[in-house]
Amino acid sequence: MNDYLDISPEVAHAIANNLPIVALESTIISHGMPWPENAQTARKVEQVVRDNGAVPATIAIIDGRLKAGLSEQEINTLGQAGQSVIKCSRRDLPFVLATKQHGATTVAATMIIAEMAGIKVFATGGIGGVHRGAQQTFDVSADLQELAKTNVAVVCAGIKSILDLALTREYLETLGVPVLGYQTHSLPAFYARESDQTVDFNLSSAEDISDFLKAKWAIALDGGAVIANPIPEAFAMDKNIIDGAIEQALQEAEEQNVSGKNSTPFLLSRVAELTGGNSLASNIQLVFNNATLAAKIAKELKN
Ligand code: PSU
Ligand code: MN
Repeated sequence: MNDYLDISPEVAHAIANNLPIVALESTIISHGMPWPENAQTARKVEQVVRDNGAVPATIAIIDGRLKAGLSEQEINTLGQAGQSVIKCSRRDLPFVLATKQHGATTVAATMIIAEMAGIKVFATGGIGGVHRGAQQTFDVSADLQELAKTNVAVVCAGIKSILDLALTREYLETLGVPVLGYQTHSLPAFYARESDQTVDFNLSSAEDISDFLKAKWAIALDGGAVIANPIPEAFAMDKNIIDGAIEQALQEAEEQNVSGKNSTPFLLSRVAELTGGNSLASNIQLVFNNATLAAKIAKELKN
């Protein structure tokens, strides 16, 4: 194991016994939801993974140590500190390790640490992507490059429409990253079950998704896959409400010159504020839904 990596007892036991494991990210805790719902959700999503027969490994950096598996106290620390925790993508990891700080890991950084620990499946809410207006700003999340090279499958509720869905699809195609729909032809748009974009392949079961991943990795096609799992119908949001909030958040970001790594957290928290508790409740439910599917895929990969 890597000198910088600590594995929790629960995760170490799972590795030693070849049990299915699901990685979970921590930027969603510190930057994706408000305290205390963020920490409550993080603990509950771990329980959802356990209830579905896999072992959760929440990933973050604590005092300059990479962690696969967090204690309840560590989750609370990240949740309470919120946006003051350093948001870490690939390029930020060495700084946070060398200066011995806490770090919240994005999809990209979580994939890197999951791979180090030998974890193949990861559940989250939404991934980063190509931002609207990227033709001018060049704002493309490092999550996409990571998906091109690191062998971890990411279960998400599709792509939040703070991003340009069509450009994100094109970018992933160029990088050779497959976008799998779980029981859907349409690319889910996080709060909405459908968008005007399609997925590459519609697969109907965790077993089919596992067979796809086994084939990909067996022929040494490096990189992950996006597994897009639509939000449960009961929690999907009214398109007009969510679109209105997103338009307003994008406009405010432009007026306030928000850019770089601050862009996604700014947009996420403004959309949450503008839609009140509704979007938060939906966000929490879709994460549980993704954790359930991820646990099933992780189990199938062990068969
Ligand atoms: N999209 C969401 N919720 C999130 C994120 C994205 O709907 O919490 C977080 C994830 O951690 C993702 C990161 O990896 O934002 C992307 O940030 P950036 O665009 O700066 O790469
Ligand atoms: Mn960006």
